[in-house]
Amino acid sequence: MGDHAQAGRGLAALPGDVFPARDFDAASLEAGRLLFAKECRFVAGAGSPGALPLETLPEIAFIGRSNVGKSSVVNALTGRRMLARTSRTPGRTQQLNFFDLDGRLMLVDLPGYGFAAASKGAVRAWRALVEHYLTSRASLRRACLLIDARRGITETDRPALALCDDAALSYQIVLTKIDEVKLPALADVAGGVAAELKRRRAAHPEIHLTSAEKGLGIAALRAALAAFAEVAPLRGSR
Ligand SMILES: Nc1nc2c(ncn2[C@@H]2O[C@H](COP(=O)(O)OP(=O)(O)OP(=O)(O)O)[C@@H](O)[C@H]2O)c(=O)[nH]1
Ligand SMILES: [Mg+2]
Repeated sequence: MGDHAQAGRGLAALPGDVFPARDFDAASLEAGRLLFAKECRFVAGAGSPGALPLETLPEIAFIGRSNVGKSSVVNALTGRRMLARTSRTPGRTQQLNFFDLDGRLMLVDLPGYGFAAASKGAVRAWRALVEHYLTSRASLRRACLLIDARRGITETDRPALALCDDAALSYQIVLTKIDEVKLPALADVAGGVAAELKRRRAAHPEIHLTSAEKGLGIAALRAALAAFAEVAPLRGSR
């Protein structure tokens, strides 16, 4: 928690270019809404590098500590409660799950890191698989790195940020569970994250504030991600 002056300032006091996420124009929001309202289907679950599906579409990866809310954000974006399996028990998602959105964008729900009960072997296996994916996937356009808004970036998260920086993989921070945080504390956390991102090579400066549970910030995230989708096929061409 920051000092009293910082804790007392309002959201409006934060730099507008990073927080909240930029104002999306009506056309971008509508493009995001339309894309994410389309059919989204599970394509593959990969538990090893050899099991990764072919690279057919631009991909967006959702990465973050266990239980941060990755699967919930994928569900909120696509408006489906049960597309990606969520759980109160950390470590629910144990493979990379690929979801094809309207044949235009691939959403990839990654297994979480920092799961306290995980064995050393499991941590090594996670690292090998995720590192392989993040560093070698040509179709990967953007990683959404999810951070719990109650905590901000912690030591548990920094290896994941470093992994993206080292791989020169463009990533952006998505704060999750903002419904759990009061405004002054949220402003503090977002300000701290923004400051840290300035020192990170591959980080996009824009921070998205979301609550999958309350549907907050989801429309803006849809708009941001829709920009990576392939253009819609002409009617009747497939
Ligand atoms: N209050 C609140 N809880 C949330 C929100 N999003 C997710 N949760 C809860 O957080 C827990 C974990 O959510 P998941 O989406 O399964 O998290 P995950 O990051 O996919 O977890 P792993 O697959 O284990 O890595 C569940 O109990 C969710 O209900 C949110 O926006 N607000
Ligand atoms: Mg999950």
